[in-house]
Amino acid sequence: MSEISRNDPNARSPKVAIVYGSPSDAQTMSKAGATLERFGVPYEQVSVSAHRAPRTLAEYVGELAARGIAVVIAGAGLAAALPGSVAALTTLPVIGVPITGGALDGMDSLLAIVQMPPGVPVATVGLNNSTNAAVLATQILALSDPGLRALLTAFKDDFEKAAAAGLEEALA
Ligand code: RP5
Repeated sequence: MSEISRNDPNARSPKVAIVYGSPSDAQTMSKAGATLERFGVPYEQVSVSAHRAPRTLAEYVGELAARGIAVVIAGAGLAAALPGSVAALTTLPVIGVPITGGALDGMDSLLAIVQMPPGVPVATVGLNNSTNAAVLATQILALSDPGLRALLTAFKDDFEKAAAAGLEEALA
């Protein structure tokens, strides 16, 4: 698996795999890692191309569930085959992040990721919105983790407080 450089920023066993098609996607996908860190969710991140290294991808994805990964976040641009390819190779939930760039500036990526055939879903978030991918991954993990659920409740409460404060300011 030499094409994969696995970067595990956590000491604990990763629960989420963040996968992207090229090192050029790393900055966009870094918001996913930052958000998972905010919730204390251990993760790993790898760059592997569905088009350029399909056998490497299949080998990596085939081992994810056995290694304890519960959710995959997959981001790619252009003809973004990666999230769908991952979904084809695993029964783990896959969250896709379409990435802007190229002649069509992300429309190609968005449609490639969202338009999966019945039976092979990719839960697609907005263009470049790897933050939402990480929040959704955390919500999936929280189904069986009351501590994470409490953190998510506090996270949403912060939105409510900020919105209420803004309203009070506007009415003052
Ligand atoms: C996609 O093509 C990658 O996900 C990236 O978004 C885009 C450009 O890749 P590079 O040419 O920078 O490797 O496969």
